[in-house]
Amino acid sequence: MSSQQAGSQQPGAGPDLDAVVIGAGFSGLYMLHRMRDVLGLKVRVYEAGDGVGGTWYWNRYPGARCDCESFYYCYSFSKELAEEWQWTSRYPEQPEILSYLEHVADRFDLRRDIQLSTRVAGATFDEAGDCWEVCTENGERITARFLISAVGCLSAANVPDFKGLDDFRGDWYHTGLWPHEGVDFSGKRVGQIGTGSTGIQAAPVIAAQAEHLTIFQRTPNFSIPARNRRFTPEKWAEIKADSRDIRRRILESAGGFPYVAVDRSAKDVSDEERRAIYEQLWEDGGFKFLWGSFNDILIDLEANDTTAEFIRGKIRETVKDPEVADLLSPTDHPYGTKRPPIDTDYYETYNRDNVTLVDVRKAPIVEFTPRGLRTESGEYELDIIVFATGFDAMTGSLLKIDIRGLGGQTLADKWADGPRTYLGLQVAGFPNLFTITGPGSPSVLVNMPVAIEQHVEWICDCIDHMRTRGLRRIEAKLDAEDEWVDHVNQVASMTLYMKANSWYVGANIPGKKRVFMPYLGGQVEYRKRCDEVASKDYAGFELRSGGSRQ
Ligand code: N01
Repeated sequence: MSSQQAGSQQPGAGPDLDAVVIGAGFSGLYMLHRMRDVLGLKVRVYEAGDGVGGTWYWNRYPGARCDCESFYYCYSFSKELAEEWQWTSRYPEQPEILSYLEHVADRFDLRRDIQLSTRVAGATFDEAGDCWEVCTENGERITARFLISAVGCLSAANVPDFKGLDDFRGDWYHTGLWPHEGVDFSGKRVGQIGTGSTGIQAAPVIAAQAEHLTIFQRTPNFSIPARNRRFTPEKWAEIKADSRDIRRRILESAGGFPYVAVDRSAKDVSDEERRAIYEQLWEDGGFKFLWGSFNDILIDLEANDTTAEFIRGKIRETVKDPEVADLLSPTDHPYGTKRPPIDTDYYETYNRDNVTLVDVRKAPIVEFTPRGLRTESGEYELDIIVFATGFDAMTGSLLKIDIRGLGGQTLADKWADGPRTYLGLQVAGFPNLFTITGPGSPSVLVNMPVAIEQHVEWICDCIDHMRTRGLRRIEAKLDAEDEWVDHVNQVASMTLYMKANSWYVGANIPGKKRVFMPYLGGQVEYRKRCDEVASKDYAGFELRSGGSRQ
């Protein structure tokens, strides 16, 4: 039976599938494995790309690599998988992470239940059948008891609506939709818009190849050196020997990183001591700079200023032209309140003769022209323009799908004033829809595979609970959702995060409601709350069996 026929459900018959999963990245792959191979459910994954890998399938821009370290930016659910896979370096490059996810798809025989090149267009909840009717852009229709969003938090590319873009005679690319065959920058005049994590990774690599690179910066960012290096056999053996302890530290840390939390204030040490701590962390490189220095960086502006000033000092030391150094030094947001970029030779790149920094805060981009682009201060002739302009984060990918819950309410309407969820897992009015790393969960503030595994396992346990009790419907209660949203906002308001115009609050998308989207309580506290909810018969959710409540 074709899926198109399968969608035309006979009255009284059950849905075609137990679950439809949208997306075959880190979340979707594990969800498929867990649902199909552990619970024995009938599942289909729809993936818009021509291959698996999600973020790591799409983001092929020059210099793309993970900002988390390889040995903990990976799955932990399979001991065998962990034992057989060997990472080559501290921060894996995009092709290596993609190979890892392809290996996972093959190793667990996942591909037979993944339909590639298929974008889900819409999903409507069938109230009588307690199931979702899902339709794809190819016109397929299928029904499933559960709809699982594994669309990722940073997948909807943000291409700003620049006037005249169609007139530009050169080539332009968004970093999150990078051509598979790569882009040859040799002998080209390249423009790059955006200096977030992506632009900061891409610029040094593009500059090394292009004739000239012009970087259009609206807001400078604080970047920390990655200190990437290849693993020696000895280093890898050391990591393997320590793996149990690494896992323990990950599960005990708020961010899901194997760093030991520090319990000291930046204000309780002398200037010399503080500087020595920052210097050591700068040498070590990576995210530890944020988590491993002081416990009040993200809650106390005075403490944060000490970090921000240290980094500005490093920028001044590195960048030879004082005016350029000044332009690269952030003063508009506290350090860490935007996702901190991790780089290789970013600031050094501005010492190259073939690199120019342009301040588009002072003189904004007015329009694209056939020969390049024009800012308020003049025209720049360019052969290639790279959009490192980020994503409609956390909600963009889900809202591209026409999702309709009870009474035909659309998710776009429900979230018009910002996303509302219970635990980031479910939305009141949208039964049997689960959102892996949805807004309102720690998600992007945590080492992603850790957040994903926790969500997948919680959702699967919940579905198993329902199955063994003959329950067909689960829906977040509105009051539980309201309380959770209040809690998420309250925790955010206790920090400095709201002081930044970041994608965490949707500030990068014109017209997007300003709401702090991820949950800042940390994954330890969050996991505890989710487990408590489950142990109290899924408190805050309403569970039903064929129309009658549990
Ligand atoms: O996107 P961003 P990203 N005119 O939104 C600028 C993850 N990630 O792709 O700051 C001019 O951070 C914008 O300026 P402003 C990571 O979580 C991970 O870099 O809005 N400029 C900003 O400079 C990261 O945080 C990894 O003023 C415009 C830039 O474009 C997230 O993805 C690697 C503009 C966008 O920065 C997103 O990072 C890369 C306009 N109209 C990314 N619109 C790793 O794990 C936007 N900008 C390694």
